[in-house]
Amino acid sequence: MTVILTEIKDNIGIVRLNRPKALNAINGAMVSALEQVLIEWQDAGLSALILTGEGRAFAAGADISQMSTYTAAEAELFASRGQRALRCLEHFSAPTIAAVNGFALGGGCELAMCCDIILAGEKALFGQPEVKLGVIPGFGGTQRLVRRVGRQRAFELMVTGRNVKSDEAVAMGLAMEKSEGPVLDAALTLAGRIAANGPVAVRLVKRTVDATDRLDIDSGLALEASNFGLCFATADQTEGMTAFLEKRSANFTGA
Ligand code: CO8
Repeated sequence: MTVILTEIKDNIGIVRLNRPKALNAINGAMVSALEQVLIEWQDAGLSALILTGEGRAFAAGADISQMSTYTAAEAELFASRGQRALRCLEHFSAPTIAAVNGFALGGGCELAMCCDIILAGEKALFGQPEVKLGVIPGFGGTQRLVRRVGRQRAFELMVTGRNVKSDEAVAMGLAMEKSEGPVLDAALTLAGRIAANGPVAVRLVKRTVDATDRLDIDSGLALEASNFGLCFATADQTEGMTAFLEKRSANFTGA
């Protein structure tokens, strides 16, 4: 069975985690397949990337049956491999959207947090329940949950292992919003709105915003000014501003 399904629709990449009987539990094969498609698509010029799950889960965590007999060395290796794949997602060239259709627990929540935007379906359930299994998050949860929702709330979630529904996830800033209808449809609509804009500018927004994790405010502002200048070397800037002045829609080429 193919552990992930991929398709490109209207220049939007869609990745579906595909182990529905195991609630899309993330095993080694899924980590490798995910990393491979992200590397393959990194330079494909996609407008956006959507990640979702088949069936009733986004992903219910790393595969417990695979992990249960790991030695310490094997567990560290699996965590490192997973972190490397998730880093590819975090640094993906185009905006990324997690369309969380159901359980996003443990590694599933960590996977969603590597996306720029998390949309929560009505049945989405988020959590880092690792302590209930006697382990800690290993795919970046201790670092990214703190950055998403603040240290206090992240800490509480990780030491209690409690799960949160869509409304609470939105209220704490873990998810951006709850979708009324099917979450994949909402993600496609959002991706379409992104795709209508200047592709180079969209990528530069992502690259500049990503830098906030590692730069102080002065260095971040200098990078912003530099990337703002870079936009003026693109045909899209000329087209975007000319179209505005001519009161018509812009026809961006990504050049
Ligand atoms: N791993 C393996 N199989 C799973 C997992 C999982 N994480 N989650 C669900 N499944 C399987 C079940 O075993 C079951 O299989 P089967 O039908 O063969 O018995 C099937 O999916 C359906 O599950 P349930 O019958 O349990 O469905 P329910 O609706 O009753 O419950 C839950 C759904 C609440 C999601 C429940 O399945 C559950 O609690 N799952 C585990 C959630 C969890 O603890 N996740 C965290 C895992 S640890 C982790 O992610 C660490 C990440 C970092 C790894 C670092 C590497 C070392």
